[in-house]
Amino acid sequence: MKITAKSKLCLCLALASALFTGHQTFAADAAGTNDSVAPYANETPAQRDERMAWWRDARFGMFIHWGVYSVPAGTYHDKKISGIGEWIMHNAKIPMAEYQTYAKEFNPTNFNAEEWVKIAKNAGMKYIVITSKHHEGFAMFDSKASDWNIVKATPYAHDPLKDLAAACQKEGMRLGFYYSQAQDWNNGGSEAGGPWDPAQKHDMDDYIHNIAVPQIREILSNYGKISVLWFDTSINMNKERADAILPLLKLQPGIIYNNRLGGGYKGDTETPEQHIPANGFKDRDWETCMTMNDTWGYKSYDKNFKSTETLLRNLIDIASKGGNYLLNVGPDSTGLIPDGEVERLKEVGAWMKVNGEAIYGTTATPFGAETGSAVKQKDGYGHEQPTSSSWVWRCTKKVTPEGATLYLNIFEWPKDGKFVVPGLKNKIDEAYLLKSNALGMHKHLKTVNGDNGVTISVPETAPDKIASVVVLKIKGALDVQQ
Ligand code: JFZ
Repeated sequence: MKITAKSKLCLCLALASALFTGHQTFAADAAGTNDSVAPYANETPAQRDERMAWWRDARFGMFIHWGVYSVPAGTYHDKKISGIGEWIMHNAKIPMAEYQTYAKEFNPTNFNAEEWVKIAKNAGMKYIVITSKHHEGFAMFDSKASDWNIVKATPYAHDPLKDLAAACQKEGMRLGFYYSQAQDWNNGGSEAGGPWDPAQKHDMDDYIHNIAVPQIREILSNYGKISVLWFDTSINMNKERADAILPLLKLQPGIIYNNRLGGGYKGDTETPEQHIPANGFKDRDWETCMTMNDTWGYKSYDKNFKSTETLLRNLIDIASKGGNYLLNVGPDSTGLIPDGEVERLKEVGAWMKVNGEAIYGTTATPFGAETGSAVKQKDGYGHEQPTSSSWVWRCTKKVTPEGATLYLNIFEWPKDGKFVVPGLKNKIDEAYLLKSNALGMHKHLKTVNGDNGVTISVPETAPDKIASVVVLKIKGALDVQQ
């Protein structure tokens, strides 16, 4: 299913115009905060490193978009509605009263939290971020602030986030919540591009104080340890409204929040969406969020899934630039994750089981040249984004005071049995295939230093068709001259 140019334009114009209208944003100070309201306003770099450590090690997480929108699943009045599935109420301009009737069909009896967490865990994912409330305003949890929630408004009459939190706790999976703090099409929040139903009368401050603040308090108080709060589309947010929300983060010491709150707050992480920035972000933690097909929320007819090769190489590319990959699944209204997504996650997990050491706890490449020049490529919204032009290999690394380990993730295996690492000047203490090492067959590879860098003699056949990892162990400080 392709997002049409018209729907992309409508979404982007609506978002772009609404994201920056209304109240001015405040120039954030160097630390990215405005004043002591920000939970980490006085954090030292060492304290920040400690707080971010698990997230930087994780490198790979599962995004879950699940809500009432999974009931229409992309179709309204027998018409396929273009655009991302969770925006169907907006894109089809569905009146509130009519949209709310979908909740009576939302009965996810196939939902099994343990199963979802195991799918994520077996894929090699280390954290889950699930929509607790998306722009439709429907709380996927038991909320006292609005009856438009899964316990009060559906035949399911149960809180799935309780089950998910318990399953994450049991499986050692970190849990985060996405919360649409500004857009809320049913509880009087903002609407990208403005309201479409006369019933959508809203007072933004009333919405912030009577819906957003109490609900964020609920999701940060009632589900155990919450490690991430993922804000989204800061339409009509200003510093005053953001300051009403930020103190709530103190309910979860150490919680990580993203750059989408609004009010001039940079948060902890950049959030490039549906694309991988060509060079990552210097001195900022960042996370590319991406769909496997063309929609975040379930659409029954969107089978346009990216290949496992693309997904895996994206993960490696992102890690080689020092970022995290938040890869999305969109469960259907019965509580099942689409087969196309489950299958791909199993295949990614099989690679991660053998090669995860080349991703977890690694930092960005010391080279960079391997990504080639930045070329403009369209993201999932039709935006042109600078992305890498070369996909032959990527490097991830681990550095300690004693030395460095380089992981050469090779996509295109050399035909002549020689792989050259340009600009590397160090003597190589040890070189081997990660896969053979993982299988207990440690096979030392011959390396030769030369003017052009280090040449490694590799077997004729690549150990893996998508990405094969050669490990280089180096004593002392890395010496790269490019
Ligand atoms: C936002 C949401 O609107 C979307 O439904 C999904 O949850 C995604 C992860 O986040 O998507 C956006 C946000 C900003 C833009 C486009 C889509 N934008 O600025 O063009």
